[in-house]
Amino acid sequence: MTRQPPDTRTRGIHELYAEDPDAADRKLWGREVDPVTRRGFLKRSSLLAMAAAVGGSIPFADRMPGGLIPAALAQSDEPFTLEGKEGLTVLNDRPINAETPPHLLDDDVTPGKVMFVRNNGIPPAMENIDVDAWQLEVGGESCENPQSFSIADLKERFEHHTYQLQVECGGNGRSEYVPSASGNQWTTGAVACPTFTGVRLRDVLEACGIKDDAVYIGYYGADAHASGDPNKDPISRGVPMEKALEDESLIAWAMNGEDIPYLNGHPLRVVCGGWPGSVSGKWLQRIVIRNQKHDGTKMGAPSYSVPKQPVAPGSNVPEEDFVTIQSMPVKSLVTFPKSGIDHALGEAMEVRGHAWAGDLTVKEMHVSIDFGATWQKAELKEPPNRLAWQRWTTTVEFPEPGYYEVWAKATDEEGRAQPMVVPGWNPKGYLNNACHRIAVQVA
Ligand SMILES: Nc1nc2c(c(=O)[nH]1)N[C@H]1C(S)=C(S)[C@@H](COP(=O)(O)O)O[C@H]1N2
Ligand SMILES: [Mo]
Repeated sequence: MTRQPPDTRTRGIHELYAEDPDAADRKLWGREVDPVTRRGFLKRSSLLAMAAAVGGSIPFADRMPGGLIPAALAQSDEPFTLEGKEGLTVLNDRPINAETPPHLLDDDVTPGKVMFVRNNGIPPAMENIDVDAWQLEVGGESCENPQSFSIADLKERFEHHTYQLQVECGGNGRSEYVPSASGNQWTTGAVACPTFTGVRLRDVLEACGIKDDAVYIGYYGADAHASGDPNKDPISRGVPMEKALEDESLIAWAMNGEDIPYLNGHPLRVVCGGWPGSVSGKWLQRIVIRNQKHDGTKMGAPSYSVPKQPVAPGSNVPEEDFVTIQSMPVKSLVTFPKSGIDHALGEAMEVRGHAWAGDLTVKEMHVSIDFGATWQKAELKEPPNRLAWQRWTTTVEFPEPGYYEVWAKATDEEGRAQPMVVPGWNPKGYLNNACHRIAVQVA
């Protein structure tokens, strides 16, 4: 995947806001925007108003990019309860989609109760999930010897493996694109990195015989299409053979040593870490080995696809100009402290989080307290295994009282860093890997 388009287009929007906020609003929203909303904040705010809104002076105000919405106002995490999930923000309840506030992702290994939920359809009724009767069928035109396995068969016939694997929805960060893209308005919380235990997808596929012409696998799950139509699949995606055959690609029955949570695919799911979460099929019932790119629901553009070349925001992109997303881009989160924290002047503040880079590793991690003008290097650990996120930690010191933001920027092993502003616009709002930032009040 080569995807770090220039940010000139988004910068253009900021410039337009700086020059003529009303014209910018009319262009983006087709109308003027209420100044009391977060969006409206962009245009009416003088430095004084901004300081009042964030609750203190802003020592590095002269370095703040024009049109920046302070993180203190841009973020909110209204709690909502979903059974078995604590503190997640529900974005949609039909189907259920819920994301994790960043401070709840501070554990090295993401606990099941805080793992985000992304459902395209209606999950199988909990009472209809019979683990002992569950069958996984393996077939497809490039399968030599189609077979069916119970979960007990899988456990008995194949070696067990445990890996910690990052799963991030391709649409994580979508809410920041302008003009807005349809779909769940994920902010930063459609990512998790629990451990998964199961058998290698490769071992199962090889036991069923992979024909020479095999190029792709596809999955089918037990969930129903949101319309209720039994002839439609909510989603049926897959990966090229090379990804399917990697050591870390699993058919998993356990997460963090326990049953996979119901909303995350119990009793069986595919996990292919580092790629859009949509390739990791939940409530897994069937795998097909294909002699062509899998053509299940949401395999075709524009689903989980981005334009081959950068496009102007709001463009109509013809289907043939899209490419399917594979490895996810470099990204990081600040998981401690929580955004909005008060901090005592003169005391060093510990800051930490995680960084990940799809199929690659993260090579360097930096933080800034002056809106990206200068950066300091953070400590960065090796991943516990390939495709797991990496812990980073550092301490920062503030020169005087006031409002600050801590920005975090990861750089992958090939030298690509996270952009400070939202990357290239795309019709479905995928792959936003802009730097995460938190608000800090120093007094
Ligand atoms: N059967 C099935 N598998 C699925 C989905 C789904 O709706 N149905 N959603 C996919 C998408 S888009 C993502 S991002 C991940 C989310 O995994 P999670 O809900 O366990 O966090 O599951 C993927 N697997
Ligand atoms: Mo997703």
